[in-house]
Amino acid sequence: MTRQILHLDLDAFYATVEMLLNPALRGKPLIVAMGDVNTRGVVATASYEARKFGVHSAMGLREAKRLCPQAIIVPARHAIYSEHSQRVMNLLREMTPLVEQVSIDEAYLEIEAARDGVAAAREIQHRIHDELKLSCTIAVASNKLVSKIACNTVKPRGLLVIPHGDEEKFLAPLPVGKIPGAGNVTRAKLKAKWNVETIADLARVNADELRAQFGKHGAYLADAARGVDDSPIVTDRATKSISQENTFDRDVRTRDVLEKFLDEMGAGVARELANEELKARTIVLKLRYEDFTTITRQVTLRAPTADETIIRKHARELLRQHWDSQRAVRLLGVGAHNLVERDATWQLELAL
Ligand code: DCP
Ligand code: MG
Repeated sequence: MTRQILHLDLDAFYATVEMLLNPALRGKPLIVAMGDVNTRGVVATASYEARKFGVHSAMGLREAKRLCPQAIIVPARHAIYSEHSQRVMNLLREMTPLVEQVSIDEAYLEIEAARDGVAAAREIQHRIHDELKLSCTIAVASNKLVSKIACNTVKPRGLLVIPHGDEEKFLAPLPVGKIPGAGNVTRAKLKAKWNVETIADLARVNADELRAQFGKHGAYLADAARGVDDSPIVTDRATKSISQENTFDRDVRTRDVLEKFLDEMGAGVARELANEELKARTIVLKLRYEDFTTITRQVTLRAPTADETIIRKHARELLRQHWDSQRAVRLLGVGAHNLVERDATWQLELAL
């Protein structure tokens, strides 16, 4: 049976929220900066007006200012963006329970066969515009891969439908880098070995040869080139994670200070787990160094936990193993991933 998968991505999300809160910014080249708004910051996102000048996410602010000196620069306000993100996700869940949130501003939805997927996409766009004053782009296709690639081709405020049967034809002319997972290394190999530039070029390469070259990833690429993807929608309950993080006013070099913050955040995560009646199988440490390089390191536990002491212990252990103490830390975070229902695990443990 043909599925109806929607991929939705909000347009210039942080910038649009800033414009919503301050209408004087509307229609202007706007840059939302992460970190410092002056020297060492980077562009989190830019309004489409600023993108015309070549400004884009992850660019250094210095470069962005050079390209677009008239841009207004505001500091990122993450808590506010999460709040708006949650409103969007809640609206989506009113449309269908089959919602998979993939980032702060991006989600897949599946619309059951009995309903009209395209009409649902239109309704979502209207509701997001009218009720939440945000704008989004949506693509409708028979699978996640094609809907995701399609969505990026019609931003902003786009709606694109790829009927089942047209997947391969739609993908054919696009550069192979549009396939998620076809990064620099893969692309260079594809180019060197088979002179692959477009997805059509990739589709002409024998699937067995791709598998021989790239293993499992090769099999994925062969399918992707033909617009084939069976991956299911994974709803939020399964992927949910709980985390806390802290950006320091001044970069931190002292273990004691980091451990104090870790303990506090670990306790916070434990509290949230308890509130939501969840336990975590995986504890994650996130570290961002002064130069913005960010690492996450995790440990998976034998038994799921919501215990503050256990979470703190593992967070400290991860810090001990992975922090390069020569480097100052600007952000520290603790996360609980791989969550399970507390009661379900009790039942499981009792049954064992
Ligand atoms: N973001 C970030 N740093 C990045 C990329 C994104 O902080 N390197 C943040 C800012 C974005 C938000 O995540 O507003 C969503 O990311 P998108 O890639 O969807 O970018 P936008 O929504 O800003 O623009 P669009 O989706 O219209 O291209
Ligand atoms: Mg977006």
